[in-house]
Amino acid sequence: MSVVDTTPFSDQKPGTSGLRKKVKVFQQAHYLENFVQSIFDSLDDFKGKKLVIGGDGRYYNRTAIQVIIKMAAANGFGEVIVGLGGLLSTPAASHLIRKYQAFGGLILSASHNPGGPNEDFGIKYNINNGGPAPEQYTDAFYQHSLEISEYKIAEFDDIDLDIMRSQQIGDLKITMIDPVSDYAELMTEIFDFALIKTAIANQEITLCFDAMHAITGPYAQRILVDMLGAPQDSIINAEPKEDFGGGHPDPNLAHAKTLSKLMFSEQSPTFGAASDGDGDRNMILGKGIFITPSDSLAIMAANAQSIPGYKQGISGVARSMPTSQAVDRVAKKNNLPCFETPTGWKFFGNLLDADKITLCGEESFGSGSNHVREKDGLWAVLFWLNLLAEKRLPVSELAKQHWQTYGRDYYSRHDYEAIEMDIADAILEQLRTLLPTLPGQVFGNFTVNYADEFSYEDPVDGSISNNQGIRIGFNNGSRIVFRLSGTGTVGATLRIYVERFEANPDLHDQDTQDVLAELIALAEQFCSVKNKTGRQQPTVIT
Ligand code: VG1
Ligand code: CO
Repeated sequence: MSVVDTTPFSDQKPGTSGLRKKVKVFQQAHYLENFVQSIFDSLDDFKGKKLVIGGDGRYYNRTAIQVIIKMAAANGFGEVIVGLGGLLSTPAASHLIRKYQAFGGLILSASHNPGGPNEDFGIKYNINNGGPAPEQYTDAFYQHSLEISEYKIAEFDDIDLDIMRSQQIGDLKITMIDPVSDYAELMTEIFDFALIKTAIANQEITLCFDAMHAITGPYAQRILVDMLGAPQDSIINAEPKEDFGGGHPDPNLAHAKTLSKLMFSEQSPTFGAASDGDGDRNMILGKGIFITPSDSLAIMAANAQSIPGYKQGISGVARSMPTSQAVDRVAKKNNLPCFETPTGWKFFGNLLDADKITLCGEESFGSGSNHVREKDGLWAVLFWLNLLAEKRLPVSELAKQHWQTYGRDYYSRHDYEAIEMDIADAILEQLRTLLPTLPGQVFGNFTVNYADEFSYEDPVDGSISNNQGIRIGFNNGSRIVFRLSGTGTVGATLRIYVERFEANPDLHDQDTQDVLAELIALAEQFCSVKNKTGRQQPTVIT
């Protein structure tokens, strides 16, 4: 074993979901090692225990895994459980940590960010409940990273990541594990596979799943094709690639273009879905319809009892603050507790552990349940397949009926990516100055009800998270939310979230951007992003 002298890097502060940087940054001497050692130095009592390791297969995944195995050995872990080929989807890693009672896990991914030598890499630590390390941990990682002076690494040959075997090197057991099997088995415990299989066999359900050349390819192959009998050509872009085929593995209408085009064409199957780089996000589509992630969560919550895994009912629901209020309406009508958390899955962990909630989700194409402690893309796809097979309705009809019962929350997010840091800071400053003046003011059809900066007190451990986004709420329930992304790697990304509620079913068939136009104009009036950056339009609209 060697103890290597090192000096701190000043930029190893984890964001919304782990540390994400350009690959070139991670390739600097000692950069990865410093961060991994800072994580280990922040943790207690892991000697002899298990660590789960895997990633989304992007460029640098294999290199990083070799380093981590050697550092796990030198730091005294007893066993590492590594996905074959270095692969594990984020939800599968979460499941393995729980199932094998590991001390924690390291997940290598920058999720929906592009991959390749000039793109992004990321690393994230998950705790023993299988969920992303809460802020107390990530703050400690960062503090250690600022003070680090040495790291420990064992010296042995690289492990062959492509052979299924267990081996012992010194005090460390290295177990390679099939990335899909345990996860697939868990899915069979939640969903009615026989029912879905029949619906696919008799073509009541036809589908297209876009794996976006990312991690879910092998999972979709095993679960959708091998187990559920979907035709081979119903999964596209199924081969994981180190650069995701040059695309953004981000499942939305802008980035999953082939799928989106197909679903709005004559040849559309009845159901379409896509997943992201690390398999935790999902996009749901029907013939000629896109289901917003906020609506998807609400529809799942309203129909959970149709799914075997949730037939006893759900204990409560949660959504991240910028997610639309659609799920709140379901909770209210059904007398369920509903929680509003800051952006990022790490805030759901305590609520799930305490059984205060069963389902949760985010507007950013993420939904999940108490089956793991991460959002879960394929789980959401299977949830929808099970629901469609059970209800025997087209996606569009299911959505329409839902809106008839609960009303429709028109919703959109406008992202301005890679804007200069000081411009982003100036935008937030302008908003903060404006906030106290807004309540009571009337803007066209909208009267401001409240304007604040979101703070969250965790109802389980009492921890407080401040500065989690700026909210402007109107008397008619509409909202505009502003926040800066915590996952980008270039400059700053401003996200503007806009929603408007419509109770009248005669008005449920309008174009979202049209319905929101007045609010979108107001958002610009408040934050001046176009004015300050000189841009004509957002980088991405979802
Ligand atoms: C984004 C999303 C957030 C999500 C996070 C991680 O964060 O908005 O809802 O939890 O990505 O998802 P931000 O800070 O950029 O808005 V993933 O699939 O990238 O791990
Ligand atoms: Co992801």
